[in-house]
Amino acid sequence: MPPAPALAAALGTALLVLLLASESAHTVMLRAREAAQFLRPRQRRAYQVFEEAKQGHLERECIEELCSQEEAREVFENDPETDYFYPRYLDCVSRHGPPHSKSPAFAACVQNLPDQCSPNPCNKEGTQVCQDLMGNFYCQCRAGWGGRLCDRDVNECSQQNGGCNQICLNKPGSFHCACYSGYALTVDSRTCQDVDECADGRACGEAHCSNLPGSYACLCDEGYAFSPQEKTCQDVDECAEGRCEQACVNSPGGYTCHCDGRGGLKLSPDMNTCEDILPCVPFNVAKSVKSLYLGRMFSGTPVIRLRFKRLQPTRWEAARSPPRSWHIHGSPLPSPGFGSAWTPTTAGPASGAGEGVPGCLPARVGLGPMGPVCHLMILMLALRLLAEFDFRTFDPEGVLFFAGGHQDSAWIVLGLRAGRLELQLRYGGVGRVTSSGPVINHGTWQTISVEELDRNLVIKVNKDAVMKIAVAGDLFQLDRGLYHLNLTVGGIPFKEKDLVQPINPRLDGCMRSWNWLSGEDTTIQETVKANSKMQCFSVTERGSFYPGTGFAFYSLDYTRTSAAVGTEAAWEIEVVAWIRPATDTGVLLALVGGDRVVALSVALVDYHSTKKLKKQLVVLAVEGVTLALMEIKVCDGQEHRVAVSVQKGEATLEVDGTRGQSEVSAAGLQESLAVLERHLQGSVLTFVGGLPDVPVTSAPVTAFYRGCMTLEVNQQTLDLDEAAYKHSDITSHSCPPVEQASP
Ligand SMILES: [Ca+2]
Ligand SMILES: [Ca+2]
Ligand SMILES: [Ca+2]
Ligand SMILES: [Ca+2]
Repeated sequence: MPPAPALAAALGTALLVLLLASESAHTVMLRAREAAQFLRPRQRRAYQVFEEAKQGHLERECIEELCSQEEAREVFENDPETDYFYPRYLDCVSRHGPPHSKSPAFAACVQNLPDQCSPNPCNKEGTQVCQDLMGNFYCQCRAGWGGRLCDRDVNECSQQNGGCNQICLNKPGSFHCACYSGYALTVDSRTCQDVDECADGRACGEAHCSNLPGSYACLCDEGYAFSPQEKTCQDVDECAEGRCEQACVNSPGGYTCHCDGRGGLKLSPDMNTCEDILPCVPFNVAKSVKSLYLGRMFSGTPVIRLRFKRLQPTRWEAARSPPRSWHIHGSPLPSPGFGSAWTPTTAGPASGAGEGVPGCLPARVGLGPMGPVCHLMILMLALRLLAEFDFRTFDPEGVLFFAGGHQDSAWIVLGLRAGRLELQLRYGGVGRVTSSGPVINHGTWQTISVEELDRNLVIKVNKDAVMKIAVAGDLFQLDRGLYHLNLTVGGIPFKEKDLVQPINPRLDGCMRSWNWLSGEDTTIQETVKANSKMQCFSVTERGSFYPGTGFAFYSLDYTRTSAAVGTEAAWEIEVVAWIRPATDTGVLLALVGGDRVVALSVALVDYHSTKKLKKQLVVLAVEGVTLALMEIKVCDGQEHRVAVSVQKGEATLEVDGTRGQSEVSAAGLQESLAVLERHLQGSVLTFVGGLPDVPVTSAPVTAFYRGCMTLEVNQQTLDLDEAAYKHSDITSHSCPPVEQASP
């Protein structure tokens, strides 16, 4: 027991200790959390007082002296603490010696025993305070920590995502909320809100910025793509992406595909692939097998050559009885009468040029190659010239036939000039020209005859004599006992400049029911029957027919120099085209420079190239640039008037009186017109109905025109027979009608 004075001195304190001890005993029974709440600063001070008192008691009872368990019980005044203390106390004794040895290590060993918070058993990081209890301790955890030793992290994210709006990140002792990319935490540290990246004007550079939940987009106009490095909108090179089936031209913000127009292809509705150009208006192109078409040879050479022979120079009014037998090439003819045989030619059997026409052998006359010509030798009994046939044309000028020997002997040429018949003749070295009768190029059939009668040539139209010309001489030429007569149809056997009065021999006309020198003529009929190109359309109308296989071209001058205009050469291109198209794609007219550059083109096209829309249009373009366009009902079978006027400062396109819309800016127009003017100062050819072999990208359309067309250029109607070149399939002055739908 402690000495009395010490007890008395400590009495006040001890009383307090007792009071607090009972309070403390109650405390130990509280649950940990409540205990933590219980420990208010005031109580803690009281507890410390109690602890100090207990230390003093322990010092006296168990450190200065060896204490029994009973004495230790008095120090602690409770069993749990005593039971905790005493075995450990004995352990200190055995390790450091008894109290009287005054070992400091012993004192320290014992002094630490009652305080279970020394050394601190709690996890330091997670513990707010360690609370010593009776033989026990309590680790009061910091928020975010749990477990007896406050060494276990509370995973706040496991419950309702820690209250986080998007991402909850657990970490030892705490957690925090985070957001997905493009979102930012708001001030509550829980909620995520979209970041408006566009608020920063530089986010997309020159592109349009569009804010999106969680992100943003930099938008460029169609045909452009955003480049994140430069923050600019850059043209998409669609050609590099292989969008077009055939040719491709890239342009800023767009591209155009081109198809082989000359090969009969156009863009299909997807604007990338190609498809066949098919007629949308059917034309009645039926041919009449019993007709002979005179306009087939653009060279102007005859389509038929006949050679007649007879034994005696019998005058037409004299002989009436035929010779008893004929011997040609040593072979007797089966019977006296009319007969025929194909002459051999020096060129030998047909090889290509004959186009496989039976009986038509290739021949060469004059300049350039000729197509198949029926070179027929006919033995005849006729005694005089008689040529009779039905004829139909819209052509004002050309040659119907030639009859005679050769250029320097006697001959006659029946032609057409300004729509009237014209007879040129040469007898005895003297040439004459006679023209008379009605205008006959009105497209209807009429019967024409030329007959030798009483040393006169009588020409009749529909049985009415329109000319009667006295002639002195014989058209037949004597050669080795036989009298010969050459007859050529649709052309002359020499150059047109050697005519009495030059004439353009090309005649778009049709013959039928012909009768040459009173002979039955089945051979020519057979030949024509076998070759549809020698036949005429059954029905024709005025105009020129472009079958979609070729073009014609002219050398026209569009510049004019006059004093009124001044020193600067003016130029003007006025084109009026009356068209009745069969297809929706094709070149009407184009100016092509010597370098195969398409300086200007007027064409039908079935799509809007920039809007990529299928639409039937007429386009006016300079090189590849469309200046103006206008819609046209191309497949209605009606005739439409397309008018183009281009001159310094302006370019207009009109369809059926309605002006088309401009497709370029004022500056762009001036630029294009300057380009065109440079072309016109060089050499350009005027192509009609198609383009030569130019790159498919050199004009909006490269396809051949198909259908009827009549063209007027700078107030002059273009006569295709006057062209520098014309594809033979184009008929210069006739056009088949639109086929009537069958009922
Ligand atoms: Ca945590
Ligand atoms: Ca955003
Ligand atoms: Ca492009
Ligand atoms: Ca003509």
